[in-house]
Amino acid sequence: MGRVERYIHEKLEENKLHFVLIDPDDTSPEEASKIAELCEEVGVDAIMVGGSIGAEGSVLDNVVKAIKESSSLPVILFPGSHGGISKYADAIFFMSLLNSRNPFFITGAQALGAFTVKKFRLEPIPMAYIIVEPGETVGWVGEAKPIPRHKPKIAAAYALAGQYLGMRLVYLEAGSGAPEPVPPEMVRVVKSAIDVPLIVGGGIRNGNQAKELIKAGADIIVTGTAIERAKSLEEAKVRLKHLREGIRV
Ligand code: 1GP
Repeated sequence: MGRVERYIHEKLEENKLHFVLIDPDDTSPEEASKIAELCEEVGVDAIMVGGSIGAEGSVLDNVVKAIKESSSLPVILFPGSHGGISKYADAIFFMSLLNSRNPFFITGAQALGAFTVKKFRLEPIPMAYIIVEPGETVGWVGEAKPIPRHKPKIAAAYALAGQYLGMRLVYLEAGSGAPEPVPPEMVRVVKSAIDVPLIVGGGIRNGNQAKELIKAGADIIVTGTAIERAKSLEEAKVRLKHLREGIRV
């Protein structure tokens, strides 16, 4: 287990965690730097960087560099494919979209990116990525067969399969900008099936939603849009604090 994964586990012994996702295609390096500074100030636990469209090359590198310069939080890549790798990050969620219909998103992109991860000495953290309805852009791009919202057992079966395949985190994803988060009942059923930490993201806008998901069994809450859409840093700060109150129950 590498440094960032150990950090996650150590923190989870004390509290549930909040990761903020920054999409380099929608966020300039200057904005990313201010958001990261704010995240550190209010007690966010890590920054994830990635996106389904355009989050690669110098656009990605410049955002990761800006975050590293302005905060000491771990930066974990959240790649849409092998294009989403930056040597400036600390770690990468080495993820497989288990319910994709296209093997490219299950093992293909991973094979194309593996040697780059090694060359850059990035810490790979193996993760099962499962897309739940509606799935939004990542569901469409990733050619997912999204898990129906009222079928928690299907999600749990994928999650347990991921764990048995050796993945050390499970991520339930409703898709960035989803109108509603993953249903709490699905989180509860998945959590009761697995032993590895459970990450939940997509459509989480406020502390009340986060609290409900934490109560259902989420270990780590991911938010992106809630902060991206804030009209000012002040508003972002209020939202982050409210989310934190919901997560640190
Ligand atoms: C997307 O789960 C993340 O991959 C975050 O979603 O942008 O809706 O917070 P939101």
